[in-house]
Amino acid sequence: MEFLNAQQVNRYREDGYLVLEAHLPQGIIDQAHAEIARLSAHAEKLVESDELIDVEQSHTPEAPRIRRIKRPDLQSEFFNSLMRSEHILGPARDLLGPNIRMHTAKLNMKKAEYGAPVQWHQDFAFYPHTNDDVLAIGVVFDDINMENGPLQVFPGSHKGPILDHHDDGVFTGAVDLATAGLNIDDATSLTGPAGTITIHHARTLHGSALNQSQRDRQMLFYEMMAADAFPVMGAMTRFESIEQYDELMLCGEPTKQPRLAEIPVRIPQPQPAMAGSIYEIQAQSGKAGYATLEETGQKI
Ligand SMILES: O=C(O)CCC(=O)C(=O)O
Repeated sequence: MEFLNAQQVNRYREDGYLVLEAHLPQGIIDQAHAEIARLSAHAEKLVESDELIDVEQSHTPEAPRIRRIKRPDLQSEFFNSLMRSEHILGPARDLLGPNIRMHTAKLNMKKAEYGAPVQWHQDFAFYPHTNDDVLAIGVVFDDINMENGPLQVFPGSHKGPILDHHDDGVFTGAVDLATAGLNIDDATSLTGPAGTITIHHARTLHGSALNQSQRDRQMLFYEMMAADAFPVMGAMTRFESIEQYDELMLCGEPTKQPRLAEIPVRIPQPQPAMAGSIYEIQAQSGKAGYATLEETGQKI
């Protein structure tokens, strides 16, 4: 073990998530805020989401409302180096082993007063792999408490089935808790000060509510997997050749031998009419979930 102790590793294996409070130094948090401000300026030119930024439904160029900064690792040297730093890869290696490939990254903005919910889902439903040594590390840049939309998880759900993320046979990326026999009161909220990191297993059922508080909740997710977990279908990873795929290695050695585990898989097909970001995909679901801004009847 490089970074985590045996108790933390066991807790992750049992519960499917882990929180490392105040894990990052203040200097990194300050730099992250400066980078977010720099990348956000692009939204002033947008009337709709593009390949760099996903905007809220209520966005206008005059009053920009960013929902997500896409692929911050590609847009920012700083976020790229943070992903490759020991702050992130130290704990990741303790959970996934020495050989790790990156999958994707995204910075969910969840801004004060209107930041969109992310409906209940399991990442593995979006991108099944040949084994489930697949996880997401959430990096928290603002203090998170119950008011500003903490990530919520169902402990132990990573050991269960891949739940139904379809509506009328079409993949819409959201789970109905009641149908799955679950009660939101049994979910755990991952709160903590800026600089905290969360780690959740790709099969852990999770989501987060609308942010109606006066405080932003900006959180970056680095998603990665053991090098021998190969995508089955629906992965965000696009590659033309094995050489290009191997360029995604974050540490250790690549392999050409997928490890096949006996795990539940559901294929995220057919994709919905609009197969963009998770927000766009889930907007096509008719399932009950967290209230949206429109549903709360709030001023938009
Ligand atoms: O931002 C959040 O709270 C949840 C993020 C998430 O699960 C996702 O973007 O897939």
